[in-house]
Amino acid sequence: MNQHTTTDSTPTEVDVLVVGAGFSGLRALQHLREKGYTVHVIEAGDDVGGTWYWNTYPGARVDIESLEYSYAFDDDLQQEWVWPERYAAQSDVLRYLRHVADRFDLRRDITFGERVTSCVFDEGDGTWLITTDTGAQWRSRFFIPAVGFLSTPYIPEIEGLADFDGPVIHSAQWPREGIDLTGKRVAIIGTGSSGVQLIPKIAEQAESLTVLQRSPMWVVPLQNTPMPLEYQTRIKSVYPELRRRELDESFAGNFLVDWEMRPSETRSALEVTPEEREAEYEFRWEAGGLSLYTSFADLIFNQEANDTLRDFLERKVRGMIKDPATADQLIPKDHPPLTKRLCCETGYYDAFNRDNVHLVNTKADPIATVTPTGVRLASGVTVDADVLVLATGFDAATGSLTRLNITGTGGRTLAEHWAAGARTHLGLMSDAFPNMFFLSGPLSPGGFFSPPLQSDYQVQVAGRIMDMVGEQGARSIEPKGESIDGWMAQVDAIYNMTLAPKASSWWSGENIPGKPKQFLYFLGGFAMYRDLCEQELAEGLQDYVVSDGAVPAGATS
Ligand code: NA7
Repeated sequence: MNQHTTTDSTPTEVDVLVVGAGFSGLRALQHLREKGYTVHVIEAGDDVGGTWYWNTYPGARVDIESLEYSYAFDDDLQQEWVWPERYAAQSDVLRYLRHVADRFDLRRDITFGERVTSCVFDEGDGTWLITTDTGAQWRSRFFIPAVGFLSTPYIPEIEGLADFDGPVIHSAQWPREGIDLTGKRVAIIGTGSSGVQLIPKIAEQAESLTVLQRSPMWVVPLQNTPMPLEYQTRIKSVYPELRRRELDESFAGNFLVDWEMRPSETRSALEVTPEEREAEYEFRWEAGGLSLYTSFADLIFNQEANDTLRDFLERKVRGMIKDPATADQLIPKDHPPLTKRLCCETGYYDAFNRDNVHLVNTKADPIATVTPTGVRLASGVTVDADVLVLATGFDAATGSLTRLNITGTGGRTLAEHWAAGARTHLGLMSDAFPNMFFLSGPLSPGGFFSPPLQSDYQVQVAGRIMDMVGEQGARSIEPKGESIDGWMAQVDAIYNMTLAPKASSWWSGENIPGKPKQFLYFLGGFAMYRDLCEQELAEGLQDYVVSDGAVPAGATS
C-alpha cells in the first residue's frame, strides 16, 4: 500500500481516488479502506449525499421503499436506523447518508467543496493524476469516478431563456434555502419523475401553475405512508433473507411488495382471466410504487400483454381527473407502459383538478420562445410567469463522466473515446482507461437496479480485481476491446427482445439532442449480471489485459 505523502508541490498519494460522496462513493471508501487500501474522496458539494445532496426540490423522495433503498452491507446499521416513512423524503435520505459517514468515520478521508478538473492516466507508471479546482493534486493507482448517473442537469436550449426576468430553476439546482412561491405565477417544463413530484407541491403554494407538457408519462400512486412500526420491526427481523432475495430474485432491487403481500406472477397477462388480471393490477396499484412492473411475466416483452396494462392505467387516469379533455392529455400515446421509467405520484393527478393548475400540450403547440415575462407558444398564445421551473432531466449515465476531463492512454479523452457511444465491459471498466472503475456506470444494470445495492456489489468486484492486480505485481488492467464488443452486443440483444425500443428517454440517450442513441443499461437483471461477473473472476480475468504481469486462471481474492 502507498503512504500518504503530502507536500505543497507533490501530489498526495493514495491507492484509490474516488470522485463523489453519494451512495456509491461512500461505500467505495468504506469497503476499500476496510480492505486495507488508502482511499480519498473528492466531493464538489459541501456534504455527503450526491443526488440526495443536490436534489432538494419540494417533493423529492425515493420510489423504492427505504427499507430496501439503503445499504445492506452492515446489519447493525440497517437494524439501528429508523425510517420515518415507507418512502423516504430527500431530507431523510440525506440524514441517513450523513449518519453513515459519521458512523464509519468516513469524513476524514473526504475533501468537500472541491471540483475535479482533470484526471490523467500516466502510462509511465500506471497511475492516475487527479487535479482539482484549487490546484490540489492526487496520484492514485486506481481511480473511481463515482459521479452518479443522474447528476448532470440538462437545460434545454430554448430561445429567449436567458432573457427571462424572474428565476429560472432546474429541479436539481433548487435553492438550498428554498424559494417562496406564494402569490407567484409559475410555469414548469418537464413531466418526468422530478416534474411529477414537484407539480403538486408547487400547486399548493403558487397563485397559478402552468404545466408545459411535451410528453405525458405513465404515473402510478406511490402510496407513501408514515412507517408502520410493526412493519419496520417485522422486516428488520428478516433483513438478511430479504437482502438475499432482493439480489437473487428481484429485477430492480425492490422486493418488499412481492415478499410481504403477494409473490410476483410468473404467468403471462394473457394466460389469466380478465377478472384475475384486473385483480392483479388493482392489487399492485393499491400496493403502490414500482410494484406494477412485476404484475405479469411478459408485460415488457409482449405488446398484447402490455396493452392490458395500458387499458387498466388509462381507466385509472380517467377516473381521477375531473375534466375528460385534461385526462386525455395526461395519457401517454407514444410509448407502452414500463418502456420508460414509471413515475410515482403523491397528489399529481389531484393537482390537475385544482383551479390554479393549467395543462398545456406543447407537442401540439410547441414552445416558440421564452420572453422576459413568460413563455410564448408557436400559436402565439402566451403563458405569463414570474418563475420558470425546468424539470427537464439529466444527461444521464455518460454526461457526468465525459465532462470530468478524463484522459486515458494515447492522450485520448473519455469524451472522444465515447463520441459514438459509451463502451464498457460489464458497465465496470472501459478500454484505454486502465485501473478505472465505474459504479452504476453505462451498460451496467444501473438505471434498473437499486443504486445502493448495485454499487455495493460493484465496489466489491472492483476491490477483488484490485487485489488480483496487486497480487501479480501488475501495473494496470483494462478490458480487451473484444470483451467490450461482446458485452455491448449482449446488452443490445436483451434490449431488442423487449418493448423498450418503442420508447425514447434518458435510458437510450434520446433525451439529449445530438447524443448518440444507445440503450445505456443492461436489462438482464441483477442476478444474471452478478453471475457473469462471478464467472469472469473465477476464470481469472481472461477478458482483460493485465500489463506487467499476468493473473493466473482461477485466482480470486
Ligand atoms: P426525465 O424523466 O428525463 O424528464 C424530463 C422531462 O423534461 C420530460 O417530460 C421531457 O419531455 C421534458 N423536456 C426535456 N427537454 C424539453 C424541452 N426542450 N422542451 C419541453 N420539454 C422538455 O427527467 P426527471 O428529472 O424527471 O427524471 C429522471 C430520473 O430521475 C427518473 O427517471 C428517476 O429515475 C429519477 P419529453 O419526455 O422529452 O418529451
